[in-house]
Amino acid sequence: MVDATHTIANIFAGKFDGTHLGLRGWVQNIRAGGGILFLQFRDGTGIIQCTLKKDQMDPQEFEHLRNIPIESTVEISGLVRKDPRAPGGYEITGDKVSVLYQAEDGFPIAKKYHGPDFLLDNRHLWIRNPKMQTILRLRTRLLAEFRKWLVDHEYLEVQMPILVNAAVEGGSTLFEVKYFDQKAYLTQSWQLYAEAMIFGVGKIFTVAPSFRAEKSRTRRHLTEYWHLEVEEPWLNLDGLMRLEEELVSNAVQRTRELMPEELKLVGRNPDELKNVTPPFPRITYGEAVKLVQKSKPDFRWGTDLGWKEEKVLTENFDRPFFVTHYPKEVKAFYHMPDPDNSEVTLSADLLAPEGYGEITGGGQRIHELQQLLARIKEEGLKLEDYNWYVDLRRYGTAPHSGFGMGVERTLAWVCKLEHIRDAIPFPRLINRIFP
Ligand code: NSS
Repeated sequence: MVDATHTIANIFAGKFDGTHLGLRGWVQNIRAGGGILFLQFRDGTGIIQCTLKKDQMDPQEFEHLRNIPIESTVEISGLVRKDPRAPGGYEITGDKVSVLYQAEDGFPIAKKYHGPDFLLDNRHLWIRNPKMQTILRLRTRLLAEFRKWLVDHEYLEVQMPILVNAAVEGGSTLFEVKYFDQKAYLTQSWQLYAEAMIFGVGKIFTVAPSFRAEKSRTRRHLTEYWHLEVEEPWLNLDGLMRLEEELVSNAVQRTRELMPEELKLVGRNPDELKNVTPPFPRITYGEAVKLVQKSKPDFRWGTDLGWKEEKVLTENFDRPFFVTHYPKEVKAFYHMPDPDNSEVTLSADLLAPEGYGEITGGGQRIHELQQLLARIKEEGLKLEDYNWYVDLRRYGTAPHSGFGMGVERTLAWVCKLEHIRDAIPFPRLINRIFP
């Protein structure tokens, strides 16, 4: 039986230098050179090279292995050796390989260029690719750091319903589902429920799936994405931005310090993340419009910033930055109008640099009954859908704010990915719900 502590990750951590051990896993690749086999071996914690010499093992076994299909399941045993030239700094000199489950020939993903559609069709196999595995490890780290920071700062983790009866972020991106003899929707955000919770338990967060029937086919839209959301009583817009910049910079710095090699492997130079530190610059929507107009003179005040406009804006900053005070027209009904200028709202989106754009959206909520009723009416929403939400302004209301962060968008920026689809194992896109 293989010892459970015998993993490639532990070998790379220096725990088994000079140890003879056994490992179970999969043949990532195999290459023969004279009397030597170079076996790229994967165990789920990493990939290591195992060299096998014909004259140091059963010659028949050696011949059999030479032709073993990749992705066969094997158990290897050998001696762990330090080798500074090897990725990870270690290699194994193998003396025995038992084939546990031989794979079929013709693994669909060959060592050649495959187009994105082919790789998406074969996603169930492509996720074994080293870059894909590393992105998932970085995703784990980022999420763990977000959670840790929030729990350490006494935020309660709370889950809210996914099946809901009304829109949070406007009707156009709702997915409708049949709920017995009623209509229901997949939620776009936990926000309305979160606002109900904070008057009972104080500040809270969640990490949950959100759904958007986005017609846009871009590098930053999924139809199902993971949403890290925070809601807090007694917090104003300024406090919200300070919370976001602390949370984001802490997670990015921890990831940079703990996983530099992984970042390099996925194509991100960790040094480029060094300046992700507070304070993040803040510009108003009005200032943003002026910056956009320098290259797009036709862009009009009152239009939402799309990815093209955000890309232009990101060229002015070397770290994430906030765009604040968006016009009422481009934000959902719950946003608090600015008391100094009721045309704009106390809202803030956080935009990542290098062309990535929006990674969070949020702001201060309307907490007064009459103001909320007026906005619901103005937006033409059905009051009966929001009665319970309006009740929160009748009983024990208080100023409060919150935001939502797209986990995949944030990860795509941190890992410098070309497309959001690689920030999640099985992406759901406008034209894809398989595999
Ligand atoms: O629509 S948001 O801007 N805001 C909300 O949903 C608020 N109700 C959140 C809150 O205050 N609790 O979405 C928040 C973030 C946005 O900044 C993106 O990073 C991400 O959610 N998002 C997406 N990620 C991937 N794909 C799609 N389609 C998507 N839509 C939003």
